Amino acid sequence: MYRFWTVFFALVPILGTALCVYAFYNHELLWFGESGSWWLPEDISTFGKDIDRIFNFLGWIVMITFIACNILLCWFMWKYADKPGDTRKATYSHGNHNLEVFWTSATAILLAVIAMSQLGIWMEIKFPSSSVDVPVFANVTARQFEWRITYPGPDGEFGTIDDFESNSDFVVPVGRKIKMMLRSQDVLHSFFLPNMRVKQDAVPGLAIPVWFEATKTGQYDLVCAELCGWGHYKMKGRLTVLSKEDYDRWQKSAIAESNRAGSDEEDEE
Ligand SMILES: [Cu+2]
Repeated sequence: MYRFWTVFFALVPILGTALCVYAFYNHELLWFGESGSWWLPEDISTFGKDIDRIFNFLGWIVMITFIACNILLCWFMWKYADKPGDTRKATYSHGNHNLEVFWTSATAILLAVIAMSQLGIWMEIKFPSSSVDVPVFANVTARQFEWRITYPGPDGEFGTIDDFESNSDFVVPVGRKIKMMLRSQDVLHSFFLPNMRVKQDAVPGLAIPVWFEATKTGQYDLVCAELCGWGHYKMKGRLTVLSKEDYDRWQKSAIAESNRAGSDEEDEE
């Protein structure tokens, strides 16, 4: 009976480990980043696989560490349980120098490996110097609590008469490298396209280049991933990925629409 509490408290790490293994095994994370993962939304980005590979790699490290800690925990609970008739006294220790050295350097090495393994893809996606060499497709400006998206229009230049805007609905063509400049008008926001594996802070005073390429048409989420004020929850926009033909059609109608809105305003004045 004296093992009762050992077994009782060991249930927590045992169940935790079982759940962890189930989550990994059952959702194909064992296969390093094929689609069908339970944890991640559908990947429609050209660099999505690389991002997911890092995510899964980190998941593996966490899982192995978690399980190892739980096994140790259970073992200690078993080994040091109070036995009937046991007269041993508790002893106090200041730790073990060798062990300290071991797990400090093991963690350091692990962190270095993680840092190195993501350098390549980080450089490809985030470095302004390696940003894609295409004209800016749109200016995206965050503000409390919406996304203002300005397109340069057919002439490809901003600040001209054919510019047009859309509000919280970012429309892009599929299969084309999209480069945008991200700004904020007021506070910190975070531009987040989960399906595109893109997340970038919008910082007041900075224009930050962001690029991505969609591999599939459809409608996806555009959300703000930075608590930016009371209305943060409604800063939910949309990413609409269209085929090339549909995009051209949409662009024509959006320009016509904004011309109409413009002339209405003039009429009112
Ligand atoms: Cu926001």
